[in-house]
Amino acid sequence: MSKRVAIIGAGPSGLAQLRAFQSAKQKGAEIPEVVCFEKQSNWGGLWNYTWRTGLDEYGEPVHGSMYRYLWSNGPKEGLEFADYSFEEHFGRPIASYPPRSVLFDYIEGRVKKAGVRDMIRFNSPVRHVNYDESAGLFNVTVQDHQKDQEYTEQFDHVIVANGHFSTPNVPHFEGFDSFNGRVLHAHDFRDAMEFKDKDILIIGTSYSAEDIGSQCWKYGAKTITVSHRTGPMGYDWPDNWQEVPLLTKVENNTATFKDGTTKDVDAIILCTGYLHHFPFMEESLKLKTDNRLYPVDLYNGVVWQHNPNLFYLGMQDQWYTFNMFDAQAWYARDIIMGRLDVPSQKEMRADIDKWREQEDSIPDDYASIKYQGDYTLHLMAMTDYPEFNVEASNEAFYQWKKHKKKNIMTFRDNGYKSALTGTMAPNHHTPWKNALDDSLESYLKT
Ligand code: FAD
Ligand code: NA7
Repeated sequence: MSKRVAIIGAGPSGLAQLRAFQSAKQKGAEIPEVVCFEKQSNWGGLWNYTWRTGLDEYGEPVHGSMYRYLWSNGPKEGLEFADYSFEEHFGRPIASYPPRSVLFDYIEGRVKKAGVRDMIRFNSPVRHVNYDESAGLFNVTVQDHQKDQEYTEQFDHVIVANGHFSTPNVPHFEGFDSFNGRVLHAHDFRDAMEFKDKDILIIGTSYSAEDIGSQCWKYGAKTITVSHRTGPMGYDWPDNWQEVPLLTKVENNTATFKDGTTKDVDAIILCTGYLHHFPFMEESLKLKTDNRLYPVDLYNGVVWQHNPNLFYLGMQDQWYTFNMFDAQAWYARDIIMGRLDVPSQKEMRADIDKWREQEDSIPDDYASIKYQGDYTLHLMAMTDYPEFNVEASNEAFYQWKKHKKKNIMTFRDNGYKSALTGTMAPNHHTPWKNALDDSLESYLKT
């Protein structure tokens, strides 16, 4: 097979694509030449922690949005790779909410075993992608930071897997210019210890707000005030935590909210989400979407409707992550390898519209989880990605939701059943709120 395939990014999605091709090769298939371009010096995407914020050593925007002491915000039973269980990797069952370093180790374990590292060109941000209609090929322009050289190569297919939780959405509020404290976005948050004994204000009510607030609480912030645009999170928060309406202005250190109440704060953390950002894609190839379960223009959530030689992985808002990325990668692989066909533009559009209409009528989070589970199952059914019990993974998510509702500061002390092995996860040796050491060694201690 003389085709060439470019993958942009070696995070969980890009690595899923490498593993998908390697798995076909392992089974005796002839695979295309695959080149993965990764901007950072190592794989793992967001799970590859960096202390850096702002620009990196080459002047590139820092990709990392993860912070120290981050533990999985959902149960690992919802994301387990169907071809590589946690038990296989760690040699025994482990608890359900691993810290970042443990999940990084797991992600890395599978791709080390697959031996795909030499397909990745590190320190190589993709600068530009365009499509040459006459040749039927993509021109991919890349910066090689080690050689300090830019070059362009041609590919039959491009798979965009650069993630969408890296370019911050940063709204402005009156008085920020003269606020006597630090204003930062969640993307630049690294260490909760910085906010010990401080009064902090968080804007936003989704995962980042909940988790960064919880981190700050755990590591000793004095008070946490969370300001919402739509509605409060509504958990039974600790005593030094309050939920307030949207911030209207800041004067010196005093924040004023929509209901007229005020609070003096030392720092403001904008947990206001991220932008899908593809500055390197030519306009006609660029995905433009907000953060939702079924982005527009992607057939089966993956194939660029306007040019089915182009694919985007992992661009959905995410309940499911690693196993959904796998299902997508196996599907993209089989289209590229000619095992699956894509229908006409019209049929693709009709199918996309159908999924989006269904998404628009989802009544609650439980149905939303099921929707993404069904989507993952739909992709899996088309390829040889190992079957796993999606309903059991949905169930882990449902229980997680209930445990959060019951107690937002103890939900990580629960365990769930693996959808692969059926094994019940043991409880972690220390309740999350007392476990200050997030290292792999500490987590795996029995
Ligand atoms: P990413 O992990 O973002 O990887 C993208 C890769 O592309 C990076 O390595 C980047 O360097 C590279 N790249 C970017 N631009 C270029 C370019 N121009 N050229 C070449 N390479 C490029 N998910 C969970 O399942 N559980 C969690 O607990 C969880 N916690 C999270 C916490 C935070 C703070 C955030 C931000 C996300 C969290 N997620 C979590 C979701 C996360 O999106 C996924 O787990 C996963 O990392 C997505 O993988 P990805 O490969 O699609 O993107
Ligand atoms: P999300 O899930 O996209 O949530 C963004 C939040 O920011 C959400 O609560 C929004 O409120 C709020 N938001 C956005 N813009 C504004 C403005 N202008 N003013 C006030 N509030 C605003 O992003 P997260 O960072 O929490 O999570 C992303 C991933 O990181 C997630 O998958 C996790 O795994 C970790 P809204 O509800 O729209 O009113």
